[in-house]
Amino acid sequence: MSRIILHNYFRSSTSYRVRIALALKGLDYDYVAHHLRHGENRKPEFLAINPQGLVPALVWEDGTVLAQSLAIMEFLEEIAPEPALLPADALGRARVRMICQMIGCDIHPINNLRVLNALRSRYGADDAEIGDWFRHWVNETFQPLEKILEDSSDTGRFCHGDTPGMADICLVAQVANNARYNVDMTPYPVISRIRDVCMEMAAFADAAPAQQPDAE
Ligand SMILES: N[C@@H](CCC(=O)N[C@@H](CS)C(=O)NCC(=O)O)C(=O)O
Repeated sequence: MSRIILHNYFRSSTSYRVRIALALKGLDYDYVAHHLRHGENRKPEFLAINPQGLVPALVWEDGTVLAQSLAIMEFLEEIAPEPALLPADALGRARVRMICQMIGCDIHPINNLRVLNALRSRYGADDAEIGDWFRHWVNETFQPLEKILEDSSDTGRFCHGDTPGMADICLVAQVANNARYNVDMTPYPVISRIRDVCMEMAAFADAAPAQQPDAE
């Protein structure tokens, strides 16, 4: 068995998700950086690992390559069930996955680097328009997410109850991205509170973009 390898990039929020999950599970790994802004994810060497050309890609101990951060977190949950990142009950698990998908399916894909680059190169968008686009799609989902978290008695110190899980991981990573595009967080006191509670934990803080070996 060899060590786990995580192909990632310090600024990538989907990589940040997996770094947090690995840290919470206490799993060590080798960090391999690919500079997305220099296009290293499009080089043949990386495409041989993940033909999709996206990070994160996790090489498991047996050499199997896994992409897609949500699938990787689900895998880690199955092979290392403690501490649990999903609730014990089916409804709870569905609620946590709902929050993960609000962020992972409805915000991240349309604000991803390749989409922002396409807005620039195909449609001539400038920095101001890119920022406006990014904030628009965050707010579209953060407004209902704030309400869901505020209204539910399932919300505790964290998104679901009093222990951190996958929803918190997605939330923290998205808030880190928001900061780069000056998203106003004042309309989101519950999201901000949960983010702050998470960041008190080493697993979240040590996995943050600024703490990574390729941080600039
Ligand atoms: N759905 C994928 C998305 C992965 C993804 O898009 N990663 C970004 C970084 S956060 C990336 O590699 N972007 C490269 C690009 O846009 O060219 C996941 O959750 O892992």
